[in-house]
Amino acid sequence: MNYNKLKSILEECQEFVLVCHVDPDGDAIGSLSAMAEILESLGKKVYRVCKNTVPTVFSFLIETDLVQNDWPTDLPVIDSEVAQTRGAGGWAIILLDNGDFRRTGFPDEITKARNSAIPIINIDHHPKNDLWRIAKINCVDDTASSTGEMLYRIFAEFEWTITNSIATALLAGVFYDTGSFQHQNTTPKVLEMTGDLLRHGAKLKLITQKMVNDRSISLFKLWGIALSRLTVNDKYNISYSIITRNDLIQTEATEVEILGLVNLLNTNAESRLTLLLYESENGKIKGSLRTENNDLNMSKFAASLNGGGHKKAAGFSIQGLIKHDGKNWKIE
Ligand SMILES: [Mn+2]
Repeated sequence: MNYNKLKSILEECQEFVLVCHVDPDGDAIGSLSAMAEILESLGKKVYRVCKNTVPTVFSFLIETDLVQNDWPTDLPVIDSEVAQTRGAGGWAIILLDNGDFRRTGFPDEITKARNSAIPIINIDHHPKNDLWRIAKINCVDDTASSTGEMLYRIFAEFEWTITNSIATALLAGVFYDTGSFQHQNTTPKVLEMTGDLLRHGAKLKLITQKMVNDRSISLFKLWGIALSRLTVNDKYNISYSIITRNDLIQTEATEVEILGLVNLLNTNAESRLTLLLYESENGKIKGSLRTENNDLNMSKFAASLNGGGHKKAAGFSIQGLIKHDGKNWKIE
């Protein structure tokens, strides 16, 4: 990784548009929050951008009022020649935890910026993807547990001050993406970093409380429905469950609350992989895939349906409706 190039852009630019991915998770919001706070501490102007509203479960990590769902309109106009010289005094885009270009939620705006030679920095831990060609600087390591871990390494390299709120935001990303330190990406490095973040005042108890132990009744009702429908397909050794739009309406659960559900379903010992299908808005069906099996690759599975993710956890989105014909579930 080219830290020098990254450092010079971070030092020279005065304004940064930070973008995390759509349907943000704990790592996306934690990274957005940590990067924003550290840049502000260096006197920079920062726009916190996320296409979707910050889910309540992660709102303790960030000042939600400061997160904007639209592309900032008051960015300074920049001469492309000035931008060519590393955007001196200008602005830059920092993409956090995005996985791929579409996941940013702002492909048009980012393409436009790129065509005006605005520097784009991609900080991520997803496997190599289409953002690599777009970004000027790629800080990507798919062996890192999380984008939180990537940021931790960068901040440590630059010897930037990690406050307790930055430490909490970074640790929340690590905590989320390691499945509360249960997934295989919980390496010695991750635990050493966790120790260091705790020394910097990271509030692990708060993270656990907010992200694991603060469950709503509606969530339990939704889990009940999903658990009652859990089916193991013996032929393929796959377990799956279904959530319809109607289930979400009736239980008043939110889509974000589904994220933890697939992990719960995946704790069943009888199958090699778990699939949760749920009806999202606008006639879309989202699929969430999990495995604990080293021989399987969920990211490839999801990619065959235009989705993406990691080896052990991935997702996709298809057009359709889930119907029950009295006997079986069907996708129409
Ligand atoms: Mn992540």
